[in-house]
Amino acid sequence: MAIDRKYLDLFSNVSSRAALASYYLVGKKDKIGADRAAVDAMRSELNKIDMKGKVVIGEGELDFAPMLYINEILGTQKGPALDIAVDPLEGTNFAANGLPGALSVIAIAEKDHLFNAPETYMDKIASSIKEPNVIDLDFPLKKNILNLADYKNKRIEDLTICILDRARHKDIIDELKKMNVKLKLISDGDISGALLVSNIGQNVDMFMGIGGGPEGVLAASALDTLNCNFQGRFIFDSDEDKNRARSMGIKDFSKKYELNEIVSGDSIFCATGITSGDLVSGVKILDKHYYSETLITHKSTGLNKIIKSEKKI
Ligand code: VTB
Repeated sequence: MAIDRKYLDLFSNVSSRAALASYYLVGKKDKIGADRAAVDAMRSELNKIDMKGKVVIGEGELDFAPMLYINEILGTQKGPALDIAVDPLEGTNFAANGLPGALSVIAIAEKDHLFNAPETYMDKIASSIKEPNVIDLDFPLKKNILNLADYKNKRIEDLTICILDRARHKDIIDELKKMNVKLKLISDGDISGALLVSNIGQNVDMFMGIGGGPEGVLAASALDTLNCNFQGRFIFDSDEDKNRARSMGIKDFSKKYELNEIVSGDSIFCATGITSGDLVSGVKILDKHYYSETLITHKSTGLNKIIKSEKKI
């Protein structure tokens, strides 16, 4: 069943309020404080909404996260049953150091339609090409690049590939450099990185590499409405990871997940800027009001836009 449009305002208010709460701690060298402020605000706003909400991606498991933990029940318990994925502060380093790109992010789907992702790494690939067998997580890098250039009718040297700047990506980055593609190396924030492949993005042709699994699911839920493609494969390094995955119902540890296995049915995604970045501008305060920008997508209505809002503090 479609999620009513009235929830767009309600959920964008949630990410906007969380962004404001975190904004007060921007540049204070306090990752934990900035995250806690966003978590508190997000949770308290979510609890005001008429829904039977359940956290499927949150701050961790109950033993480690007192708030917005996986399986936490949220909302007034009147209204539709919804799955909720949150990243109240995506880019804790950005916020703590007063740098661009900190976001407050939430995704909502119909009950049982959003993947319950373990807190492990995920190998990801995203592009605006929906057609199968053009870009694939299992293709060698060179094949993906050649296909991308061919499909987009671009020269290889004009392609831009976004990837987290990490030692684990050294071989990929070296090969991309050899192929003379343009790199967009991000220090953090791979939800935003993945979304840059869409039309609201910044001329990024492909996003790839290993980042957080939960961030992968959040990005996928927006890419679904943005008419883009995404594939991901979790990386389970330890027995502990594997046991946790088993308890979440994952049987095949090397499975490649397609976008429609990560999110299906109707969904809403909201990402509000805390500090200005590639996607949206950050919070600004003037007198007793604050201004924020939120990227909102809504699958059933095809809505995808950046809304600016002015709210009382
Ligand atoms: C990414 C990115 C996050 O973690 O998922 C990344 O989106 C992956 O982890 O903003 P490592 O830092 O261990 O590489 C962040 O950078 C921080 O949570």
